[in-house]
Amino acid sequence: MSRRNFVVLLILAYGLVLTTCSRPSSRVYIVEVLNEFPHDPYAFTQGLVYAENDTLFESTGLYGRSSVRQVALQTGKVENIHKMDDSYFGEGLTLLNEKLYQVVWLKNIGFIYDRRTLSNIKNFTHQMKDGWGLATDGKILYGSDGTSILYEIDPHTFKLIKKHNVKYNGHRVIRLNELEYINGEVWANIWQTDCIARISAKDGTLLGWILLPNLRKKLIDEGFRDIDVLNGIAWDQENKRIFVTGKLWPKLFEIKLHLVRHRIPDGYIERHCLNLRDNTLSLKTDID
Ligand SMILES: [Ca+2]
Repeated sequence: MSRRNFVVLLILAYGLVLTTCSRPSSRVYIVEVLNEFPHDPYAFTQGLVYAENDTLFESTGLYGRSSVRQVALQTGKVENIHKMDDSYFGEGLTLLNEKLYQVVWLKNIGFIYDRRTLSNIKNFTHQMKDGWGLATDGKILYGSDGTSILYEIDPHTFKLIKKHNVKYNGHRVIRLNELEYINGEVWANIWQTDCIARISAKDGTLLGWILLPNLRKKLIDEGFRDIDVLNGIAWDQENKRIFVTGKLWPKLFEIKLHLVRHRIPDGYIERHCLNLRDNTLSLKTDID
């Protein structure tokens, strides 16, 4: 099948059939699976980072099951694990200067680990409302807390540098979750959707959407009924590989993006990637 036919097929499969549509205000992508790798089906993935040599670091959540782990990409084998205290619910994770930084749910504290041993070497406090996602461009930390705010954080003082309110067509893009910095952009899983937002790291502009419903559907079709939502993005800068997985997913996918060149139906992104009713409610509490 030609690439054009492949893209057309996927567009039809997603219901992106053209009717009376308006031009999208940002780019939309669908994904092709290039490779599948095993992933611990008991890992409630909250943070995912690619290091090098087919090695990933992963943070998992749930009380009593939270951890930071080193994982072999090819086998999914957990090569090293730090089990967190039962009082913590692990969230976002990133790797900066040989140290792993992790935030936790419903608390303003975070943990720093030695990446070689996964030993906890220091704690920190941050100024986000909550701890959801973390990423880095190699200089600063980017953070999310479940609102529409993308935070820039100083990795030495953990003070807030700047914050961006991410919007799409005037709507706040709430539930920014797991993050990854990729070539000047911060990619964000939107919690409880099959969508990843591509956000300008410079000014918080929403640059595009990646639609990935085919991944969760594929797992369900294969009989994996107990999976949770898409979550976890990792980027191999050297080999330009993109990896994604989900909470309790038995697989991790290497994906390739395809730009949707057709117009998409009005309201498609709002329905599938945003929760407008909740978004309206959040206007009272979100930070401008
Ligand atoms: Ca990530």
